[in-house]
Amino acid sequence: MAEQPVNLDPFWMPYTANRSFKKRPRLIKSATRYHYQTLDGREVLDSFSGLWTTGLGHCHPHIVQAVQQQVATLDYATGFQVSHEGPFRLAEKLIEKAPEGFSQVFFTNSGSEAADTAMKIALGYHRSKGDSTRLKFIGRQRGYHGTNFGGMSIGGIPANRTMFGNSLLPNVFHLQATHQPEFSAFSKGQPSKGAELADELEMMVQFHRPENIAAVMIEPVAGSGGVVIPPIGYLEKIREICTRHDILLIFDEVITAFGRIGDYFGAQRFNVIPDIITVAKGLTNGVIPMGGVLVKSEIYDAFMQGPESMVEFFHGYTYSGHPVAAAAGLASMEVYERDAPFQTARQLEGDFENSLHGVADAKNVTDVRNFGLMGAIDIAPRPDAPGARGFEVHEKCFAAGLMVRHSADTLQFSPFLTSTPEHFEETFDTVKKIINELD
Ligand code: PXG
Repeated sequence: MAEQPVNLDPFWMPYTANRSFKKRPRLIKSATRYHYQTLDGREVLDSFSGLWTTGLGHCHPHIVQAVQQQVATLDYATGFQVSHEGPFRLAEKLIEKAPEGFSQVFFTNSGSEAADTAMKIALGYHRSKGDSTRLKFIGRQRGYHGTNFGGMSIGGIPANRTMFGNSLLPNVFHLQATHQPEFSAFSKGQPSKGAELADELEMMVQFHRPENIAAVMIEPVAGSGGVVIPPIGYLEKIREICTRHDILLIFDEVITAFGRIGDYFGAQRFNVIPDIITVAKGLTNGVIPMGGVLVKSEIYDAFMQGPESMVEFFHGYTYSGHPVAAAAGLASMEVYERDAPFQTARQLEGDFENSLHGVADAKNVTDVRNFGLMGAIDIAPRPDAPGARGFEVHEKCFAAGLMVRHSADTLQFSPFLTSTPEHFEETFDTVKKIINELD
């Protein structure tokens, strides 16, 4: 490894095995479209589009130019009581592309903030309607909604919760995850069995009583929890139960929006329309941090009461609708519209599926699954060291010129929307070879 001039000690790295990284650092210096360049001068193919963020490829010239221009024109302006054009224009574009009925967007700086904002909107909505007993939330095991207190509480990945156990929000309950490998291992696309798992929601609602429940929040396809795909008919049932009991349905589309499953929103791909949608990541192609919460008009309208000079929703971030983020968002939306990358992504689904499932017969692989351009490979954990095999695949792939994301012993894939079949071959040939070399 080339000499590291950088002091690795002071930075406490997020979601990282700090001690291990600092012994064997993997530092990236630059990126061009499909590749990272490492500090020691190697090319690394990115099989994860950043962190589910950068579907259009790294350093997209149209977005880079828009950001450069904006930062030199209006770097920052407060968004409280005054504003600027960017967030209005971006909100208008998002609403144009959203499912029918959506009418306003609240901007945040991340997916975590979008999740917590959505939960506060749900509480505020019911309260404005006089339904002030609707305080409970239902999430799902293996769900991920970021790291803030709301999203962490409604999220269902045990490792993210354990350390904070007793301080999680009360009144949050969890459906079981829809991953049933005993029926659906190695399935391609949506599993055919499992819609009945949604019946648990009806039982939970009856147990807690509908008038006490504010919202159900789920990812249409769970990402960080290991690409957990909804069985055919499952999301439709969840929608129907929520509608019947006046419970808001929140789709966390931080990963599934902007082409990852072939449409602007996953809701459109599944033809199941929630009441609130959260976004981030692909909103700006990952270039500038930004998140957002899209709501239907009856939700926004419920807040618009009282004296006109009064703030209607006591919530907001210093950087909500930041000019540079909004410019990156608008530029991304222009590329999504102009170049039709979601269509390309859909056409690539078959090649992606074939190459990914080519790893099914590798050593210790227990499941492979995919939907849109999301894919996962489960490797059996080493009995004495869960997570070790996943981490070794990540490290060895990186050394071999391939960025692979792992969560414990699950490998996750999120290729560029405009990848080529050759990228898939290179990715899964390397992954298979490395998995087969592990003990
Ligand atoms: N919701 C979902 C569905 C996400 O995937 C967030 C909320 C939080 O977004 P921010 O911008 O606050 O990080 C996310 C984030 C992984 C991985 O390896 C994915 C995320 C974060 C960390 C790891 O899949 N997604």
